[in-house]
Amino acid sequence: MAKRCIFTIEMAHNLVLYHYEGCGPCRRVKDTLRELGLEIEWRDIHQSEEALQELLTVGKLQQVPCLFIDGKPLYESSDIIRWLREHYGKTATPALTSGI
Ligand SMILES: N[C@@H](CCC(=O)N[C@@H](CS)C(=O)NCC(=O)O)C(=O)O
Repeated sequence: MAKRCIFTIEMAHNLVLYHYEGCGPCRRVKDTLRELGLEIEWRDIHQSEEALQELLTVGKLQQVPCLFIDGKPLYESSDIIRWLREHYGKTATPALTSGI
């Protein structure tokens, strides 16, 4: 009997995306998250004053998208997408996946 192997993504990082609706670069990042099957927290800075203050306090810039990686801000959609693909894409290190 063939052995079945199912893989799930284990999040090796605490990821939070700061964004707002209608922001094109944010959409690109969100599309990448969906493509990679990553369910992370999104915080809308237009819907939440608290989220905006977090972004300004930690990131220093009022610009979205911004991905907090273990509490550290990463700006620029292309840099965020590159980072996500490197760490959670198909060619990412097998240490990020585990069989169940
Ligand atoms: N080059 C940046 C552009 C980011 C950008 O222009 N973000 C806009 C929203 S789409 C922004 O944060 N503007 C400041 C604001 O709306 O307060 C990227 O690709 O991430």
